[in-house]
Amino acid sequence: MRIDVVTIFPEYLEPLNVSLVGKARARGQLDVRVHDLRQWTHDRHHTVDDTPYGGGPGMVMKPEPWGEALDAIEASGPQGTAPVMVVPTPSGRPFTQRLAVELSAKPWLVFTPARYEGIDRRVVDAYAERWEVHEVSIGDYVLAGGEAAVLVITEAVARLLPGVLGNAESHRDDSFAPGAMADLLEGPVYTKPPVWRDRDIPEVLLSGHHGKIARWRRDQAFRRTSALRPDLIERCDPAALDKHDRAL
Ligand code: 6GU
Repeated sequence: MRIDVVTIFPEYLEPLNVSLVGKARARGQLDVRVHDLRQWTHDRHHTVDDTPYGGGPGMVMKPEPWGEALDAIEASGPQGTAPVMVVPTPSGRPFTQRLAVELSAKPWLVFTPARYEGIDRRVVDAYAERWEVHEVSIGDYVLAGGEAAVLVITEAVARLLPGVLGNAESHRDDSFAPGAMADLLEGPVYTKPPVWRDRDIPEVLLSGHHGKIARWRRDQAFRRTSALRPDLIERCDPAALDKHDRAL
């Protein structure tokens, strides 16, 4: 997969050199290219923003540098192929594991994180006529810019690429993995030592009884989800909740 990021803070994307994403890049599984938006400005001050039409506080990102950047990136790719554009914005649709899976199947993503009050609307409107475009929010809070969201979305997508995670089974029962554990949150996990600060391990995990262990894990997941994310239980298919869960 190729990922291009256009930003006025290229250094904000340095964490993409580290850990899982950094290793995927080093192995050639992921081609990440970070671009400084100001390279597509032409005035002495490399201006990327201006005052909003209609008044109001803050500044809006000018369309021309974005248009030149996106055209140049498109032209740098294979003839006749368009990237999928991902626009991080608090007014986007919620980023979910489902969208991460969908994006992980695309060969080429371009992220356009904005600062200030956002990008002139005509940029998204123009590219949406030619490209697949997703405006995405990572949660119900407001960040100073979209760069942190690019880090979040890139990590969620990269770990789904073939060969990036050591063990392909490691994302099978992720919290929110479509179909896994009927969309419950994952319960607690334990490792050695068997006693730590007077706390021992739930006995069932030492029983060697795989059926009982699976049942216990599912109960724990159900209890945790009921306590922390009742909204996930409410939107659950009732057939996916067995009699046992309803008794808990
Ligand atoms: Cl994607 N961008 C900004 N600026 N704030 C956010 C966000 C994105 N998602 C949640 N808050």
